[in-house]
Amino acid sequence: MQQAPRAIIHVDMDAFYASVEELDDPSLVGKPVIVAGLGRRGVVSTANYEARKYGVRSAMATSEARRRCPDGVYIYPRHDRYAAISEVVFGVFAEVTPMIEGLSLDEAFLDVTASLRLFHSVEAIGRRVKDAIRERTGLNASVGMAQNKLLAKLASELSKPDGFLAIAPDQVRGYLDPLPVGRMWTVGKVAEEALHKVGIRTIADLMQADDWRLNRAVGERHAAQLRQLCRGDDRRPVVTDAPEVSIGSEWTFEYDLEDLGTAEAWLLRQCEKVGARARARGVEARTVSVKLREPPFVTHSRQAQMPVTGNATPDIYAVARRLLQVWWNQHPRPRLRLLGVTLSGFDARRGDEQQDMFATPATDKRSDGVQDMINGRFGAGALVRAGVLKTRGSE
Ligand code: TTP
Ligand code: MG
Repeated sequence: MQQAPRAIIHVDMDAFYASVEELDDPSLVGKPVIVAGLGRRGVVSTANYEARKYGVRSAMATSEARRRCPDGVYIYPRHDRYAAISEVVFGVFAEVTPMIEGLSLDEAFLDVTASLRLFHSVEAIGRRVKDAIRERTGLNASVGMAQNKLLAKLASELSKPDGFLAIAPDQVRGYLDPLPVGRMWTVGKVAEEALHKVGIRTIADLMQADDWRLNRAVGERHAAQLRQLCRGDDRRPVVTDAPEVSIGSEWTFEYDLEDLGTAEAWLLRQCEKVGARARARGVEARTVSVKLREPPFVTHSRQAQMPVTGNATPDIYAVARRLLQVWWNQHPRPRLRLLGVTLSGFDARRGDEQQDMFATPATDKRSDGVQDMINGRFGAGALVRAGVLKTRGSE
């Protein structure tokens, strides 16, 4: 079926956390700046472009970053500050369209098809967004414009930093063909290697490959999907009702928790709650954060990425538990007054066409589905995992 032409914008702030730090402390400008966990097992959240020259990257161990860039300025993340600036940025989006799909604090898709009449061209809208972000926050956003999400995101990535690029339909091949296949959405490490093995290295190679070669490499289903994507054909809608940028749940205890097993049981309970809310909204998260408050008021936040986006309780809990355990083991006398879990970095998954595009989930979700149904009918907490029962009575 032929789709009506759409105008999609992808906006992604440049080196977001690090740029906020430079904004607040101009003496950092020009220096390599790394925003990272600073403990022994700390991980890099992001590095400014100066630090990237040394090979420092997001998700790298801070110890490795220090080896590569010993003279860098290392800063502990200030999530509240980044969230406040993110609100200003999303306020700009709301001035050009109500159809906003936030992917993280610093990244969103906008469907501006209906706004074209008012603003004349997608470039005019993109320019307005970029300029307003710059004026109101002092930060640079990269802006990509095209007929769908795939190409709009590619446009912002290719033009970053301080990017501004529109890809018109007759330019699609010129941009896509030379790209390595690994850059294509849905091609992870395993698929990339399989494609290399049959001699497919670029998107142009993939376009020319015959069916049996492509099918042999990645299977028929993924092959068909890849052909479509490599044509630059992506029908995913901008999902505006992706509810919020994060889903969180936290609990303050009357008595401090002093034993890891009990803390884990509470954590599992929080994971069930946020997982159920994410599943009810049909969104999958990339990032899991835990909030830990030592009595009386020292609050810590730890976050990590899930191996693949998800909303299954066991997947969320696996990440959250590791974060809790690492924190717990680093403390000589760990005690908790408050414990919370937050999901963010959402990927909206709705509609049959869209579901078709995604690979097999990491965990069997049937048990979550049954649990959600029973809790929906009998009230949250009617059915909980066995580990959670430990929390009963200490509320
Ligand atoms: P990104 O947009 O992926 O990165 P960035 O904005 O720092 O840099 P770029 O110019 O390449 O867009 O992520 C946005 C913010 O999210 C980033 O500043 C820090 C945070 N983040 C993490 O905390 N952990 C991670 O693994 C990644 C990828 C990002
Ligand atoms: Mg960014």
